[in-house]
Amino acid sequence: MSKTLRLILGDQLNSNHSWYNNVNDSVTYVMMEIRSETDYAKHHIQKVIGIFSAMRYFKYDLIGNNHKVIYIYLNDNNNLNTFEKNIKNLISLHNFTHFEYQLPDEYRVDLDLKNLCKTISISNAVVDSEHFFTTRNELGDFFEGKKMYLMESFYRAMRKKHNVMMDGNKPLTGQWNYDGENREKLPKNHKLILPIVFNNDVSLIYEEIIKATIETIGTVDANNFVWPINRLQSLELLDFFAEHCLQLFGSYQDAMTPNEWSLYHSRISFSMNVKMISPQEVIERCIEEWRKRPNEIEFNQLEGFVRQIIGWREYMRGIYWSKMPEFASMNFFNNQEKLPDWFWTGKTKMNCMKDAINQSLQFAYAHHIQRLMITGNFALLAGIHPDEIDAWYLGIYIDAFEWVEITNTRGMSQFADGGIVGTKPYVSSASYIDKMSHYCGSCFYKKALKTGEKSCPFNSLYWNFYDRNEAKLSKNPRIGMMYNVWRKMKPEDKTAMLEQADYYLKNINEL
Ligand code: FAD
Ligand code: DLZ
Ligand code: SF4
Repeated sequence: MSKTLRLILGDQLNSNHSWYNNVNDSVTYVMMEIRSETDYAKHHIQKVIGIFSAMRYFKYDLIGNNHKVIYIYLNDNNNLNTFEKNIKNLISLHNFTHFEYQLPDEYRVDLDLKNLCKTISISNAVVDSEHFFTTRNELGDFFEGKKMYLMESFYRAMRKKHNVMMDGNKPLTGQWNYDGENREKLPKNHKLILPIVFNNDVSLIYEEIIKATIETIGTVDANNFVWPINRLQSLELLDFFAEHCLQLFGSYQDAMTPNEWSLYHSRISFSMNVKMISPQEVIERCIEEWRKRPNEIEFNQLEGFVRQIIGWREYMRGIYWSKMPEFASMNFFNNQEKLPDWFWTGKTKMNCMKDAINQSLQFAYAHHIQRLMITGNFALLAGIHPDEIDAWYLGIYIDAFEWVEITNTRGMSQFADGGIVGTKPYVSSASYIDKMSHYCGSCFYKKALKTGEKSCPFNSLYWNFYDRNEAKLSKNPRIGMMYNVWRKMKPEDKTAMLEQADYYLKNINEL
């Protein structure tokens, strides 16, 4: 009799996958909590808990639907702690005759599973994960022969192909992109909505992780775990976003304010990345809400959100599969410095950095502009090695999986790819941070000062960055004007600023 073993990875919790359309007695699913996955990065404790909890829920669902499941727990005696060893062991224990898996999202795991298939004697097959709008190679094919990858043209093609907010061949409303109308600062006394959280009791899993002595970062309230851990909670989070946040999403997507960890962001990335919900469901729910309340939700808010999902998210996936494995070692600026210690503790006098890091340690989350223009901006200005920065981003966020982490970090944020993802480095001095946030007023450092012990580090580091990378950047048409400003500065001012930057870089752990 034929016996099939099907592997489900921790980020493949897609209950709508066609695998589950039929119950078949000859098919057994396997899920495993293993050290190769808990230890390839130093993950945030909430990320490990979130994934294990969601995996366990998924297992209950499968069993409830009469599927056969083997679930290998973290501390099981028979857990051999890699996909390869566990699968080989199961094949020989249960005499499976066929093995199947879904396309993994990570290059490393993809290689491991391909290699595994070469070394088992039974037949095997790989199927799509049925989650994304695009296939792995679709973006590479789309830009074939083009000198540059442009997110905007990809986004428009996606809207057309999937008929999202279209009127025939034209964008509904006549305009593709409303970015210009978004990006406002939060008004001073603006009353923010309280984010919905899920008070999940995950204390059992937490204790198991502690017992296994997995090294993690950050903190957790294991009796009140805030993240969704199953499909129902993910749908609830999506409803909350559509009903309460979508109407201001675009306006305040780049805004920042102290002690508010998510503003009008959806926090849906974890649910989507582990596939508890699909990107299609997410955008359809938001479009439906806009159709219900067109007078309350302006189109620019909706468009800004949909662009993140069918634009940026799919674009990053496409870049990943067209540029790996080379992408993972790119270092355009040849940056070599170590990440300051306070990235792991939040103990810095810089208000903006302190807030972004502390909330990341507390919630395993920071919104996009904090990742890009606070922590990422600082790391690039300080010349930190991209490997160090990747390790931090891959560990600290609950939504961090390499395909979307490395393209954002090494690509968009650090420009280590020399301009594949973006056309210029995202760096700024204090003026941008002050324009978009309420951090500077209460900071130890002074946003207007460029030199002196209270000068904001972002100011001198900003010019130091341009100065040291002149040979690589001055010909970039989107940056050339910064060099005109730099060249026109008085030589003594330039020297003072470079000396200040030098001092800060040498004493980076004291900032
Ligand atoms: P919202 O602001 O509500 O946006 C909605 C959704 O759009 C997100 O859930 C996400 O799926 C998608 N999205 C938005 N921006 C991007 C983007 N640049 N790339 C891909 N998808 C996007 N996102 C991850 O999912 N995992 C990561 O590991 C990750 N690392 C990042 C590292 C850096 C340095 C930067 C600058 C960005 C990173 N992002 C990452 C992208 C983005 O910051 C997060 O997707 C977003 O903050 C998640 O929160 P949210 O669900 O509230 O997003
Ligand atoms: C991130 C993660 C962690 C921490 N643990 C597990 C695990 O124990 N078992 C598992 O199947 N998956 C885990 N994951 C997610 C995988 O790392 C992810 O499936 C691969 O990176 C492919 O994207
Ligand atoms: Fe950040 Fe500088 Fe503003 Fe302080 S003054 S909050 S360090 S930008």
